[in-house]
Amino acid sequence: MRKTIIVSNRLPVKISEADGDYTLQPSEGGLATGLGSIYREGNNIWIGWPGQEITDQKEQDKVTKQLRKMNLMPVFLTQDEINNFYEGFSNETLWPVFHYMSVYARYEQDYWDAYYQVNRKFRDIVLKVAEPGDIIWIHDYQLLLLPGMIRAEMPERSCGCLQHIPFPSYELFRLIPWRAEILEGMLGADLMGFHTFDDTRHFLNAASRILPVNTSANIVSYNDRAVVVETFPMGIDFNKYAEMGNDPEVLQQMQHLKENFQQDRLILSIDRLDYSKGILQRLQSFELLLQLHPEYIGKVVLYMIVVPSRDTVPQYKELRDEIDKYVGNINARFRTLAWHPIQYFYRSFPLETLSALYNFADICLVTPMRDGMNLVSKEYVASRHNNDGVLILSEMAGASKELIDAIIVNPNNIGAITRAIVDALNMPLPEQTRRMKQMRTIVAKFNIHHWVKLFMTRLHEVNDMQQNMLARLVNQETAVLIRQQYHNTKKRITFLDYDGPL
Ligand code: GDG
Repeated sequence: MRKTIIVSNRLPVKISEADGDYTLQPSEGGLATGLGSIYREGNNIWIGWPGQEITDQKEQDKVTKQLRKMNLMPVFLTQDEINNFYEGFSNETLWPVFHYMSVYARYEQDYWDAYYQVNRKFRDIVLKVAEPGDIIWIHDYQLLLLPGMIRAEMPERSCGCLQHIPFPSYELFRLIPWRAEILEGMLGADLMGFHTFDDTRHFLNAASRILPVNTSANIVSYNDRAVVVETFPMGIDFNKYAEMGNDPEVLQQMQHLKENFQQDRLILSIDRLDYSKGILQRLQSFELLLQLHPEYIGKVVLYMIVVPSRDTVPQYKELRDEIDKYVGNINARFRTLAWHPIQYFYRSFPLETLSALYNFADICLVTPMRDGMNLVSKEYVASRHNNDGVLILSEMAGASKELIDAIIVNPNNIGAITRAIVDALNMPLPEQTRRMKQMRTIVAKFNIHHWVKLFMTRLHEVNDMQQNMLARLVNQETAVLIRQQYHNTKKRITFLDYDGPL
């Protein structure tokens, strides 16, 4: 039976080990929720790294068996591969360049070699399970070579690929020494998707300038194949966030927040630790608020959650130290006996805590320097079932293209962020409601299930289109043959056709 194969760097599962036994817990991430309706069905499958180094063959077999029951298939990575492929090329080369922070990028041959090898490792697992008629959907920047590698082995297979982070302008992208190989890899897909129209345009531009391809509108003609490049802005599970406000655990946590922050206005900030998220700039704008508007001292609290991430990479460690210092400095300067300006947490929290904060916070401050989409902004909007609260959103987040009723700011403009906070604190309730209602309509409609359906439907349409084109396109070999026969023959009839009447 025809099946769908999802491939991503990480499997949608958290794995923990105690006394030689492995516990697998499904992850609650947005992608896992959205694709849950696909990979759990029938003989569909999700391929990826289980998130832990397991080298012993017996242990690998044990985990594989457990995962197979959940329609998951592991790709085991060694510590060396994790260092060079994941932390190296993915996070120290592609991530900074794709987020316009090329000064942080390292272009190491060892990183590239590992990236290539690990993409091949993924390919080998895909080849093991893929059968004629299967559909393959590959996710994100860690696996950009995989579509091309699969195409080389299984030219007929239907393959879609979606990148979750920005695609930079040509001038940035061409800094990468292996830029052509990366593009060739991506063009192995039949349908290549991005979160925003700008990312799509940047990709088309880079492809046409770096490779010998023809692009017409959003179609790239490459190796006698048409690759469709389109925009698919990712949504969230709207109902889940909208309904969580009634969960008893969430209500209890909101009660705690009410007791702790009584008269305070709360500004919420949630990110993974990352230099692309603009955390330091956010702190500067909050500091400026307290300097320029002392009337808010004792009245406004910045509740800041930074989720640990990649802190073995030097820039991330430095960033964490700088945040620690900055927060300490602001708290030491402005605190009173009864009030702390910043409540800072460097850890992750259960979803119920996040939901309580989304429901409770007066303002959600999301100011990344670059972000493919940014789901936190959408989760805040979905949680506001009373249609109040204000979202301040960076124009550099993909979500800003949809959430146009947020207060949109340039994250480099510290003064503008401070002004936006003042505006948000003083926004009359009717205006909050008007803006929030508009945003909620969009987040509700373009939810994660809609997104998955749209991508899959489009992939089928693209495959049909390619089939139709096969009947018309003459490939190189056939063209040579036709030319030879034309020259060798003595009698020739020329048929001229326009738009199919003959
Ligand atoms: C990448 C792209 C794109 C955060 N803290 C906790 C927690 N979270 C959850 C949020 C949200 C997710 O993590 C973060 O998603 P973002 O989209 O904001 O950012 P990235 O992690 O950088 O994601 C991004 C995304 O991929 C999807 O395509 O939007 O641009 O960079 O869902 O709720 N979850 C829990 N505890 C926490 O403390 N449980």
